[in-house]
Amino acid sequence: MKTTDVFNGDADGICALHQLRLARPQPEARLITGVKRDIALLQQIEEERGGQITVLDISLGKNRASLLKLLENGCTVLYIDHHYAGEVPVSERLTVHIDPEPLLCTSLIVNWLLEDRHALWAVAGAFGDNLDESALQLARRLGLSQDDAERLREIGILLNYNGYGAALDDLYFHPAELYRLVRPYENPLAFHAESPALRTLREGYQNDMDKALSFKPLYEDEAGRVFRLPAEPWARRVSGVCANAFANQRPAQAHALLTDNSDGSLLVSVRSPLSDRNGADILCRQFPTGGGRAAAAGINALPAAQLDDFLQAFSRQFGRQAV
Ligand SMILES: [Mn+2]
Repeated sequence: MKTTDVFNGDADGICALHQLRLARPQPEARLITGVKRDIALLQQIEEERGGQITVLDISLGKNRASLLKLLENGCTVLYIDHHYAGEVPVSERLTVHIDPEPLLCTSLIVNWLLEDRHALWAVAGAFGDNLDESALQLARRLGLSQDDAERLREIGILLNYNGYGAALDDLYFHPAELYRLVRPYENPLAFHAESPALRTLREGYQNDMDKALSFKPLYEDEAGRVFRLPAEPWARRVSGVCANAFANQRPAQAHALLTDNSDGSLLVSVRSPLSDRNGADILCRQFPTGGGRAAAAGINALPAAQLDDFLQAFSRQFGRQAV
């Protein structure tokens, strides 16, 4: 039967798929993925008939219509995710493991299903989704040294970094290509020591971050900080991980990172305070093209004319939480 693996092009998506395929190999599977924000991935295969489809780390809510079509066409679907799902369709051909609990990610859910078989990759995936607490908890349970945990953290950050960007041209590696480069490594620590791809990402990340961290906030109050970066590939690549870095600098505050899109609209990444991982999705869903999770959400194209509205909504949302 034709097999298709559909996965988010970020660290969590790649680490979730890698764990699953180490345990249940499908070397011939077709790979469907894209930049991190490209989550309407099931659309690309909705004409598929009778195949076996695995979906990882993309919101069921945003893919429901395509999913229903696939089920109707006789496809068998395994769906594992931690984003907002809404109502989950009931079908004997659909198996679902979805848990939007804020301290979980798809790699951790896969790890739970696989009973720790490739748990080191789950640690890397959790770090990639900026769930340091959950990643370290698993690392401790596995008896990892601090140095090794730090290596897995770097893998998570760098794979995640690669997934950002408005278009595939902004990225160092197409996420499917990056997954293929990860695939030979059963142990992420070997990947860390040997992979030339990781070295490429490390250099790119360092350069991009140095530029980003030199910017001053556009807006700041006790609730948090908002930064704006220019319409350049480096800024689009680094926006998500940079938002995580700002969040880690000030865990009690919320953060938003605005990047100018080429059409004049703004790409927005929002991080709820690490000390209260709520509100980012509520804020972003108030604007067209907004979505995400309670802890981390975004708006793909905020009209520039709504920038002031956004700043007010940001201040309102997180000011209320800060009280
Ligand atoms: Mn994820």
